[in-house]
Amino acid sequence: MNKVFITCALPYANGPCHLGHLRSTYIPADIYARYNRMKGREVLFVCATDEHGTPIAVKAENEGKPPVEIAGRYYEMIKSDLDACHISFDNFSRTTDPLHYQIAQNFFLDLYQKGFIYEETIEQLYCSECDRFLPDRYVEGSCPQCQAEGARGDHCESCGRHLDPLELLNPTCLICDSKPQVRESKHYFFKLTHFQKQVQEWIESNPELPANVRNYALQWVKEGLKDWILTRDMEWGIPVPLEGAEGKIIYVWGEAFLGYISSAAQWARKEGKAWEPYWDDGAVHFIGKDIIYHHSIFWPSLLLGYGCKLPRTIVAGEYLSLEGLKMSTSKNWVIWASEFMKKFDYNLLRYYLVANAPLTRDTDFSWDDFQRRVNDELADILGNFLHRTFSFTHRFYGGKIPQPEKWNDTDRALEEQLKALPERVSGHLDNYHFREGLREIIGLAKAGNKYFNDHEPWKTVKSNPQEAATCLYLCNQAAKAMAILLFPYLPGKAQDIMDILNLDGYEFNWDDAAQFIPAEHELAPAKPLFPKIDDEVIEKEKEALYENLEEKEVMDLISIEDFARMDLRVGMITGAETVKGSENLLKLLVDLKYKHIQVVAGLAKKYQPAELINQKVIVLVNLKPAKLFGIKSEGMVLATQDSLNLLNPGNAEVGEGIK
Ligand code: B3M
Ligand code: ZN
Repeated sequence: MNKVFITCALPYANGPCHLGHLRSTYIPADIYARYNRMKGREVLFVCATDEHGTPIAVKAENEGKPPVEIAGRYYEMIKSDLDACHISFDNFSRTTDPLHYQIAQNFFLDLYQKGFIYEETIEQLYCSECDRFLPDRYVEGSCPQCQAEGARGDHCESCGRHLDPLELLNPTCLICDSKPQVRESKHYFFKLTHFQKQVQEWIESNPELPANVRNYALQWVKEGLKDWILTRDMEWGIPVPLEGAEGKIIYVWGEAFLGYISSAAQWARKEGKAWEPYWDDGAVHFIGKDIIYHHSIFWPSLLLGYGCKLPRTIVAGEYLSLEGLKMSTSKNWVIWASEFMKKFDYNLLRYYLVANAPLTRDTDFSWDDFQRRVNDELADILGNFLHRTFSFTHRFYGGKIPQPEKWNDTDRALEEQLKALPERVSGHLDNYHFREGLREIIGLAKAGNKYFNDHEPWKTVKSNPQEAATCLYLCNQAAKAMAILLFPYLPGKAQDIMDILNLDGYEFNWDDAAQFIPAEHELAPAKPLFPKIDDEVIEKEKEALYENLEEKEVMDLISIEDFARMDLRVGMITGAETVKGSENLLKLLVDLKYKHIQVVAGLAKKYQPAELINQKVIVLVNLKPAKLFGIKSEGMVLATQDSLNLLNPGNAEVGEGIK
């Protein structure tokens, strides 16, 4: 493989970028792209704004503007956010580009002609108040799979499943809040079921798929795929290119993927080159974990139908919370990329978001932790090593790298670590382990500081000049290795280090990292590279952020009285049976000592009815009764949301209250 096609999930053009986007998708993808270029591979790194879909249509409606105008505004914003973070796309286009329309319509037509898309009249939610069909995010309700509230017509954030609006429990129209009716409409379906086996095989046999992607994807494929509705009754979108399909558009997820291709095709036109060889050598998609389903199931199936090569892998970044709370743009509990980078160097952000946690784990941004990592790791470890190396070289050797005179074991040990480093970091980057690669580089700075301390060149420069010379020779070589290997992570700082090393016209090349600079080479003047961040600066940011929290009550704080309104009690399950037609629900009979209640609970995925009998559980008993699958439910049995562990009251008595 010498070419690589790298993409980032196309950001919806309905809001600017925040730190969560940068962390999960854009920074890792950019590191990977830069790294591959440095390895001498030909990289095509593309993205675009995703400008269709109901959120943009809803926003346009709210603002009384044409959707394309809204999208254009956010295209500019997003582009400037990504530029500010130095995401080095070869092309960044828009899905409203005519070339994209053409490619997406041809793709649709091709699948239709091959028989992978068929027509069917189906029932749809229709709002008679608004006089229109309610696709996707025009409707909200509870998730039929995990019961979470606030699920949107097409997707449940809580369990990550793709949904159909008709499946929603208690649906309401997002525009007018009324209860929709069901009406018939003709639509086009993609035969997803046809690809079930092939997709499963691809997932199981692809050793490059990271575990988080593989596990989610396999779980969903094994649950069984359903054919996928590929059109909508809406104005905003790419028209279905068939006769008799007037007023229908291709579903945004049915065309957005083609943005990867149309952006590459646009690049190819501009450059007078072909994009296809890049795709054929292997495509790597960087995405956020909320769209694993789409990329691991829909996209490969569409590609199989079309008859083209499947991506090499999909790298999915997990979520970023903010100061311990879920980010929320609507509640302004968020840090916008542009705001952040107005105040702080983008290199610091890239460092922090990578160093903070592996990409495959949820993690948190906190201002204190950001300050701590910048001050302790960048300033005290990396910055300190570079600064003492360069300033010492200037002070005692006239700015020239000294000639090494003799080597002892500790010199050889550092030299070995340094020489082995490019390959060690490569090993991590080739496997998308961005954080581990970065830690290796910081590890060299740590070792360098210890080496410097142990050799005490400030003393030996007089008492044992040969030892000091070797020490400074090696430290300068380590600085060079760090600069080169840091380039994918912190491109600006890497360049600054190279400028001090005074290697004119140097192009960052991975395999050069451990090549030594000859002695007597003269450095440029040193300058501080990683200043510390003062406490006041962080305090100011925290104050500004937390002000939002108080004013807008983003935490949804509840009072002690609110809590006290919940009547939680210890109950004993005395009856349990499955619910016909549901894979999730069990009908339970719960003894509360003073009465029995019936509860329909989403526990069937984990428990057999028999194993629940005589289990003590915690029950919310004063919940408004509801009907699930036509069965009355009078309370809620408490369990963890995803792992379904029942909360255990220990040896408490049945009927006892919980406070
Ligand atoms: N526009 C953004 C998202 O769901 C969506 C990605 C499309 S990638 C083809 O995160
Ligand atoms: Zn309505």
